[in-house]
Amino acid sequence: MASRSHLLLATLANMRRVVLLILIAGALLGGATFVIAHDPADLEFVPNLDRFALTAAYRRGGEVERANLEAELTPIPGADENAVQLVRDIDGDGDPDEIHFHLEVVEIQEEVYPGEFVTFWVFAPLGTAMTSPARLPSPTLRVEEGDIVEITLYNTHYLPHTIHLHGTSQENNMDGVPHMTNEEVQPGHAFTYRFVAGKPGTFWYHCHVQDQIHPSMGLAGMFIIEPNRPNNNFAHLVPGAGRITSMSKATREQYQNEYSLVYMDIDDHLNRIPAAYSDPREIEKRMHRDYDVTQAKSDIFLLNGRSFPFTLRDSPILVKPDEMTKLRVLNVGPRSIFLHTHGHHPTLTDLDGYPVPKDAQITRDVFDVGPGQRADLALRSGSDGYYASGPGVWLVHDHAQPAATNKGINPGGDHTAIIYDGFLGDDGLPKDPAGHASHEPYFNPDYYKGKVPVFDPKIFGTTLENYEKGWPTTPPAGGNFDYPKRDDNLAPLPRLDLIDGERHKPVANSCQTPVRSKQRIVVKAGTAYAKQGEVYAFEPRELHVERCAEVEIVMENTDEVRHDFMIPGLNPIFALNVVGPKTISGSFVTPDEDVTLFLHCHMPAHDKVGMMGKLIVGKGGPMKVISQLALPPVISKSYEGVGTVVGALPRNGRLIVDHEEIKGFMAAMEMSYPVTPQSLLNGLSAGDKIQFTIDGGNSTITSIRVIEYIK
Ligand SMILES: [Cu+2]
Repeated sequence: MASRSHLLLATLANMRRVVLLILIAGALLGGATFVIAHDPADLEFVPNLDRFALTAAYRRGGEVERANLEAELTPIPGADENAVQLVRDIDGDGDPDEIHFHLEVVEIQEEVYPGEFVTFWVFAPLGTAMTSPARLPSPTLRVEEGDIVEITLYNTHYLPHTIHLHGTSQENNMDGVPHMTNEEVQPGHAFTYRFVAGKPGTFWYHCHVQDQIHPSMGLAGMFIIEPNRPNNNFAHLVPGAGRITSMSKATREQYQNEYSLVYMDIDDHLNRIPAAYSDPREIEKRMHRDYDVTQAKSDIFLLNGRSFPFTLRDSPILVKPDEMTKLRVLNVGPRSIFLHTHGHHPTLTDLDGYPVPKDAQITRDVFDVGPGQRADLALRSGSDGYYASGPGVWLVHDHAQPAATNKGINPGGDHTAIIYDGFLGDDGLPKDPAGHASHEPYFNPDYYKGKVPVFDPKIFGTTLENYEKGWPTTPPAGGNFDYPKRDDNLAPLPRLDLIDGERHKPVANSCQTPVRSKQRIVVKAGTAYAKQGEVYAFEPRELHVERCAEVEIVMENTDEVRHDFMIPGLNPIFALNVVGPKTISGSFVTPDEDVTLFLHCHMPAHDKVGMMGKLIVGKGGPMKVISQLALPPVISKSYEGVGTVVGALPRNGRLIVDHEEIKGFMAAMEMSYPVTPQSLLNGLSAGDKIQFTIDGGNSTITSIRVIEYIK
């Protein structure tokens, strides 16, 4: 029995704290059976994941319940294990009724279509020391009717923000409207929004600070309240939006599939401002006083944070014949969308989270959804010739013409497709009647720069090389005239991922011989130490250390948010990560050479607004740091790495890998890298041991070989 208890403890330690709490609550209420007394052989079946062996819902439920519980308890790649806390089962019905989300604000850059890198701000689940699961749109949050919901907003950004829950019912002082119900949450501060989830439906949340700008920067996500059912387990936080695989009980009663579709159109001149300037005062002035949203014109049209062709890969609507699919549509953008489903006539079931009465439920092929509105659609698939026209690949798009483009170039925008079973290729792209390779030209960044003719030059009797030769020199009929032209004068912005890659390259190794001295340095971190034009800072900013010394850093984080003290050039990398106000410490060994290393807070954009410094070893040396506003050098050289998969993120084409030192490229660390082609991510699971090739020029993983699959 002693060894069994020991095993049990080990298992519990691996579980999210929550299940333990649910179990204890259940045991106290006398409801759930505490199964410690059971041998695994007593179970009706032997679960393949022993951490679920203790839960009543897992044991009593069917395959779907178990899969949903698994989804609920699966760690979110890149997020802190406490980013979503399922606190307790109050009514003893087998699912948690108190949900606590922990969100921070992260500045990210997303490649929205080939070659177009756009800066966004998003709410993201609390991240870990090395990575963040931040992506566009902000995560889809899901709770159950009657749940006690807490959302703690850690403002890790350099401007004030709030969270406004749109459409749900909450007390006036939880409405998140600055200067009316809640003060803004200042940089470095945290605030917890509390409310009880009311009637079920599709809602959303967004920042209400400077609300002509902040939601359009990405601070918006879907908020779903699910009807109450017993043993209603599902993933409470879905990164980004798109397919919801762990459907709630009530949705499963009527539907086979469920999707959250977040539409958002942006003017990329706005999103350019925080990437083009670094002083937060200047960013404030240009975004909130110079930039006139009343003269803005959307030029990039996003579905779930991407534009075509990436939407095809990231947000396909996958169906089988004779299924019902629930589409939850949210429009975050400043103009109405007109959603057209080719070959299909969905039925409108809910508007703004409230059910449409049965005899008013209209069936159409174009649904208009205004800014801020939600529409829930029931999509029938099959071949009845009335609601559905049969298997294949059917375009789904906003029928407003500009939305069919990427800055005026078609095909682009929020195009996606209803893709029937059997019509999806291994590369994640649809196999349509036009031929599987027909999408290939659109993965070429030059196409969206307007450098490639949209039709085959052959039809004009010419070639690509000769395309602009021999055109008539006569003036146009009727004289010169003007028409709206693409603004293609904008030079590319520095890419944050490349700057990050460059900054984290190893510069010096820790001393390999026994240390010759010991030192202890207290570093304060927070908004309190910022100087003019800064938001966050360390104090002191210059750390003087001996060569080959063991240095203990005591970081006093005086803010209410996370700071990550990191010396990225040191091999092995040294990092301290803590949500404040709190003090932590850790030690590293300095190199045995006179060198100056860059140190920074690893939280995105914190170094940009002041949180950086120098580690001066011995007499020091020249420090090489790539500026946030400079284009990093392009060195195309491949490196080989070995590591363990932390998470494969097919939706944003990235891999989080905990890798060993990659000689000449990167110290041992957990890091997120883009992956090309994205199909390399297929079949990878957290825990797999891999070997990979990474292109040092663009920090992109170009090949992956699995050494050992996790069992
Ligand atoms: Cu920081």
